[in-house]
Amino acid sequence: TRRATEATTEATRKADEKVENFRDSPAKLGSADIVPTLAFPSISTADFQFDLEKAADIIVETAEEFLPKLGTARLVLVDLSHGSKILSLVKAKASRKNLDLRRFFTFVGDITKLHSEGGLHYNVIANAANWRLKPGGGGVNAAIYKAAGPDLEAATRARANTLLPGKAVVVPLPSTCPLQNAEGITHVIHVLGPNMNPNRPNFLNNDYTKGCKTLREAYTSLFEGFLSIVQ
Ligand code: AR6
Repeated sequence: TRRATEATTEATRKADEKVENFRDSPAKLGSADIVPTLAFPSISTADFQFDLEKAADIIVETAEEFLPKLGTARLVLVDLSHGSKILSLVKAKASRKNLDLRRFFTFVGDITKLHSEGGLHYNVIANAANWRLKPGGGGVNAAIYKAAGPDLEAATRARANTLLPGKAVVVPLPSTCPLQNAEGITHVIHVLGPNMNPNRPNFLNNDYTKGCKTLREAYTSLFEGFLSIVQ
């Protein structure tokens, strides 16, 4: 019976999560299909090994700062799985701060397929980039370049060749880009976060004073970039 109860609990949890994603979807938000929406991954917390608690604080605090400037536009933190720790941390911190959860929320799915597979209306995505702004390398960077095709590399090159930690660059997508056709994405904003992985460039050697400052700058640059598109 215990196993049966556990299975039921697990099934209920999964159903709840589905409902949760659905609640965030535009189908229930009426006019949300015209609301500018930025979907962004948690910068630096996977390959770059940045502390999740510290990152969650920075995400929530920067979102809190930008929400009043963004009008009706929405900020959506995305990760691949329902078990994502960064999504849970951010969700908990955001509700404790009483942020407007219709304009700042979390969503589970592949950031390149949130409309086609998740029913989310969005038009701008952020990329956790590398300093050379190159395709590949795994993580969300590889997924975005793959889904966008060669158009993204060319469009990126027209704007920048490299990126410093803490900075972001806004890249408009050509109308021929598959990401624009299939998902309605008009811009990619590349962001370079602080790196805590000894095997990657600009390793910060556990210096979280510098790391937190740089991650805060990264989200500030990202949200300013999104603001420049919305305005
Ligand atoms: N959709 C949504 N979220 C994703 C996806 C996806 N398709 N793929 C990964 N994530 P990471 P970083 C989440 O490692 O730590 C690259 O190689 C993932 O679960 O992509 O900033 C670059 O070239 C995590 O929550 O970025 C850089 O060299 C978040 O995206 C380096 O990794 C960020 O994970 C950047 O490392």
